[in-house]
Amino acid sequence: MILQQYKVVFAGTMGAGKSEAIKSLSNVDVVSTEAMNTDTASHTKMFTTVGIDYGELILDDGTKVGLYGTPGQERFDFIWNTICNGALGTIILIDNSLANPIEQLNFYLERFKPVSDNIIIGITHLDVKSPYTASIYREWEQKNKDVNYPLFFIDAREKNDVLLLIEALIANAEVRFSI
Ligand SMILES: Nc1nc2c(ncn2[C@@H]2O[C@H](COP(=O)(O)OP(=O)(O)O)[C@@H](O)[C@H]2O)c(=O)[nH]1
Ligand SMILES: [Mg+2]
Repeated sequence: MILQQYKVVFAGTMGAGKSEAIKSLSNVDVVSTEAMNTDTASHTKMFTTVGIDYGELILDDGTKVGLYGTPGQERFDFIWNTICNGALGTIILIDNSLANPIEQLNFYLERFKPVSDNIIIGITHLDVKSPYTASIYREWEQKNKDVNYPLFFIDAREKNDVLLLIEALIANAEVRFSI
């Protein structure tokens, strides 16, 4: 048996649900900025200093998936490239209730495309009052036919929703890199 291990990165707007998504999926306690850190292990300290979340998911077939949440744009965005190193791909989460979700989506795609071309998009907070509905993303897809990244509407608090993104990312990687 080959023991598989993948690394998946969560990126996207502040408050989109990156930390929540990792918490929803993780089989271990999530190392997180929000958590009070009394652990003196150096990696834990580094993660909490720069704002990385870390969790682990074991899939049904035993594959271990390391889940890495990137810090927001406003701080330490230089670390995004480092986090993406060796990753299977990136899940970009965008909060639909922001004033400019499409602009944010374009920004994160442009920023992450060069580092990790296997990208899945998750639009969150569709249950929250907003001037925008799901149709703006369908229009965006129509206008950007060359982009072609799978896009899902999810709630980061729902484990099955987030699992769908992970499965799509792995399936995409299988097609792209024949893993
Ligand atoms: N209403 C709603 N809340 C969500 C959704 N996804 C995440 N949240 C909540 O949004 C808040 C911010 O999420 P968080 O994971 O801290 O965002 P991060 O900055 O991307 O790490 C948390 O309270 C989540 O529970 C969603 O689809 N709908
Ligand atoms: Mg967070």
